[in-house]
Amino acid sequence: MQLNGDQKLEAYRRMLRIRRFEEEGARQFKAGKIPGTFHLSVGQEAAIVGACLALRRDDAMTGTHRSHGHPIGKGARLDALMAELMGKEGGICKGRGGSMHLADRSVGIISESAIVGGGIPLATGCAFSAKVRGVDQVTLCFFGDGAVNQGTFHESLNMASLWKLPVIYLCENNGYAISTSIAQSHGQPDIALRAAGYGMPGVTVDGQDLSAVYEAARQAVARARAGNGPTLIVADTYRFYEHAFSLAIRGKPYRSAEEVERYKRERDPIVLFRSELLKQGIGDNILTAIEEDVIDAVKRAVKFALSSPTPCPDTLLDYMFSSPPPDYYSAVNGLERN
Ligand SMILES: Cc1ncc(C[n+]2csc(CCOP(=O)(O)OP(=O)(O)O)c2C)c(N)n1
Repeated sequence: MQLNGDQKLEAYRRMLRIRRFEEEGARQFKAGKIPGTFHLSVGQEAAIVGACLALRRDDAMTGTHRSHGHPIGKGARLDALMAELMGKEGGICKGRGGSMHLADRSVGIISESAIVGGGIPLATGCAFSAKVRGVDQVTLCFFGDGAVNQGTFHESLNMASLWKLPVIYLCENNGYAISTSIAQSHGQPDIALRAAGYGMPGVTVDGQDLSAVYEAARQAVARARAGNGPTLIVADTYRFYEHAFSLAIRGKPYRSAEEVERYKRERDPIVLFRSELLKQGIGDNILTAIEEDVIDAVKRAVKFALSSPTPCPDTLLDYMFSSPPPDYYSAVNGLERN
């Protein structure tokens, strides 16, 4: 089943929002406004948005350290996200999460995680909770090819299959875990084949092709919602930039400049989708208006984030527990709370 016209324009808008948000984020990071480190999803937008478009707003998601694209793909507001990256009070986690630990409940993101493979058991638990609660909510779990070799992947997929949990495991396979290629680290480099070991369907799709990812995710969501259990989707994609800012990789390059340039030139998911839309008769003026609108939204997000206050040190221990024990503040470092 194809995306309709409105969904296609929304897909284009969300992919652009991810790209422009991250490019601006990179500028703010270099200007010292964003602390920590910063992982870009540029190049991987179709894999993210194609999967997210198959979900309902009340469906849940978990993500990774490459974290900004996932909430944006699900429709998150940019201003609170940018404020979160800057550690500001107006952020989605009031500045406590930062780039790698975004949790945007407004769009169902229960957690992104700096721990490679860390989101996989969380998504599995979330899907288990939906089953126990008797609701038809589906959970989408993003992770990278590096996470596939973590124990959590095997334990989670086995349990989800056994208990027919409504979860979709979506591997953003960009071919590298920092500087380690799949060929150097995977006994079975065809990741989708691993699904057979757990008795669930496993499919590989071109992650630079938004429609292909959407269709695979749509089928997996329908299967999960009908109570038929999990699916493993492997979206073959590519990151256009380095693993992260502020992480120098010394020694011999692990991928050639020619390889990177070829992907940027021939396999840019936004360029590919734009020309597909033009071929389908969508006017250039409509796409240009979306592009301008996205640039404005990112500018407004930066303005909001820069003007948002930094959290008061007095509130450092707030939000650690939903119901803090009575002696919580005095027990931790002897701090008193008014
Ligand atoms: C458990 C754990 N081991 C190692 C690391 C260090 N580390 C951070 S990102 C990363 C590579 C992850 O690769 P992949 O899962 O393919 O995701 P990608 O960065 O390609 O999106 C590693 C090894 C970590 N954060 N957590």
